[in-house]
Amino acid sequence: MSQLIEIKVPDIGDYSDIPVIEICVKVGDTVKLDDALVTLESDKATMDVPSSVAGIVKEIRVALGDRISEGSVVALVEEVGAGAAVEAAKPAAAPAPAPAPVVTASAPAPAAPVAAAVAIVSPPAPGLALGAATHASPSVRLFARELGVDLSKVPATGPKQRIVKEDVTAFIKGVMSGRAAPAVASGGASLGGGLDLLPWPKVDFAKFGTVEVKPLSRIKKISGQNLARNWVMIPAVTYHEDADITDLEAFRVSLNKENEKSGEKSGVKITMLAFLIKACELGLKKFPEFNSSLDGENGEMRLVLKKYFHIAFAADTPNGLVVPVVKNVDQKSVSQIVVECGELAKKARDGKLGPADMSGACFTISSVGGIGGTYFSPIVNAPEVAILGVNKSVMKPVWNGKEFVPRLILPMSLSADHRVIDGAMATRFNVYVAQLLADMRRALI
Ligand code: CAO
Repeated sequence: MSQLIEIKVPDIGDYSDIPVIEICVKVGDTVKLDDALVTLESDKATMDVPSSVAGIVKEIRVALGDRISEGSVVALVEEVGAGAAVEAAKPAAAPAPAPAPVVTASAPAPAAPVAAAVAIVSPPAPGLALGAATHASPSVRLFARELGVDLSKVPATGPKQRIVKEDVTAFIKGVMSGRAAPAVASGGASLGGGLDLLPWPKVDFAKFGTVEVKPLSRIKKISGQNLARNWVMIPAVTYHEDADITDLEAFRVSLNKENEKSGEKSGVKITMLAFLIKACELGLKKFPEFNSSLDGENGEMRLVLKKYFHIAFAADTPNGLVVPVVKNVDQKSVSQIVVECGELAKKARDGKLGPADMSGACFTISSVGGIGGTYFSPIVNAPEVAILGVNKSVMKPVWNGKEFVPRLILPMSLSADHRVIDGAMATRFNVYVAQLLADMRRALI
């Protein structure tokens, strides 16, 4: 007879109140013994909570962002024999089994707290067979996929030859330092099969003067890994354009004055960022390749063209850079976008952005216009294919055919993945966005 088993967080040492960062299964999924049900992430490590039985997930008791500790129940799994589990998972399964009694069981301790982003990990143990059948939890598979690592090449150190996150991290370190064969990165740009990089220099800085060593923030650790992958794997080119925003800025200032005068408390302060988001949405519509992602393995890459318009913006916070996403910008007015950006930026500064706030982006805008600068090369935020950076607008003399006139010029820097977007298309996109910013009436045409 089948039984409902409560799967609890096992003994995880000194950790408590750890946030759930991933739910690896859904109700109705068939799981094997040791399959990860949820992933927790402390400031030092990530760890999977594995199922202690094989069966069918009947209930998930936690939500993303919940903070849980040893003994917290994460899910109810109906334990069934291996064959029966597969049968029961089919939609038209035999009549539902009688209600199963609930029994409790702690999952076995996870293989090991999996290495955090920059934790020091050992190199792969020598002698472990490469290319053995891969056994890894969904979260580890996702992690490997995001980094373009072929799991069949990663030596496993977990129980029952299970590949844990630490193995993937160690493998990448091995590749980067030349110790291990490179993974075939999906879409990766490698000449002759890999990056033949020198190991990271080891320097005793204290020999040269006083130093202070500080840990990187959690956000910096995670975003650093993403940035390094994107920098190495995406053949990106940056294209510059100047947008004449004299009239748009005058319009923005007059709107804000009107709002102030009317004393309407609900009046929002219109920002240049919201106009940029609108202009980019129209750019994505005119040049659909900008609203796409590469998908698949080397040689069999496909282009996924998106029919939705979610635009992310980089937000600077005391803990590092985060990238919240304004969803369905095509269905929102500039004022609505202003309000939403304000709410997301506040959440970002308060460290309260959830995974849903930061996922699903089609395109990113990185605005450092409030700070200064002239131009820069933003790093494409994979799996997106382009990102627009903007700096501070400044008055410049512009020749109008008869004389130099002062115009407010916004410097734009568009980085685009050359595998998808060639230089002509990138330049057309930039020119179009700049024309829109120069005269938003074009949006009506
Ligand atoms: N040119 C000139 N002035 C600009 C401008 C531009 N392109 N963009 C904004 N400003 C002005 C604003 O009008 C505002 O002026 P007032 O205070 O007089 O109204 C001031 O600069 C501050 O604006 P802001 O940057 O706080 O607000 P925003 O809506 O433009 O941007 C946000 C919001 C979240 C994008 C921004 O606060 C931020 O975090 N920017 C940094 C993003 C970043 O770090 N990118 C780099 C990523 S790659 O490492």
